[in-house]
Amino acid sequence: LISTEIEALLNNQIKKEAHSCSQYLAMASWCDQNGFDNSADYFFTQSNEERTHQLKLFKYVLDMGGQAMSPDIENIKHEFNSFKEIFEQALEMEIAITQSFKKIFAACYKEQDFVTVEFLNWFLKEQREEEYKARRALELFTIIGEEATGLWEIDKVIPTISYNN
Ligand code: OFO
Repeated sequence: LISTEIEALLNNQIKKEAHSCSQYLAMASWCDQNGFDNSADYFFTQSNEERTHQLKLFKYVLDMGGQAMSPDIENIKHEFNSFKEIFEQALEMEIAITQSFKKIFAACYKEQDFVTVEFLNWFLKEQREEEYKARRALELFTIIGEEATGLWEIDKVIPTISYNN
């Protein structure tokens, strides 16, 4: 069983994962419309991953006797000033998600909910990967450069970013 406080925090996280899922979809749309087809595929994959995160949390709340809430999704950004801005926002989003998980962990430790801690550990590792990928994508803008065919090169390399630790 989970407490009502943990249930509320997890439902809030479900909402955030659903937001990330939709936001990545909007990023995929922008990339596709602007000719960055490989990055569009990358964001479709990211979006699918966020959906699985949402469902993982959703099912956990139900398994633990709680009420999982299907969230309304607001504040999706559809317009971006540049290709690079998308990755800056992706990194910001992932850092905010990590922070949000830290708050849930703090609440779990306070009430000694080690069952939820054990469940949530998977997400911390996932966040390490997600932050790494977003940071790596931004590094490509510096290493490859945006001049001449730079953006085209960056778009080619984005889907090859992987994290093995
Ligand atoms: Fe990328 O955020 Fe989910 O967990």
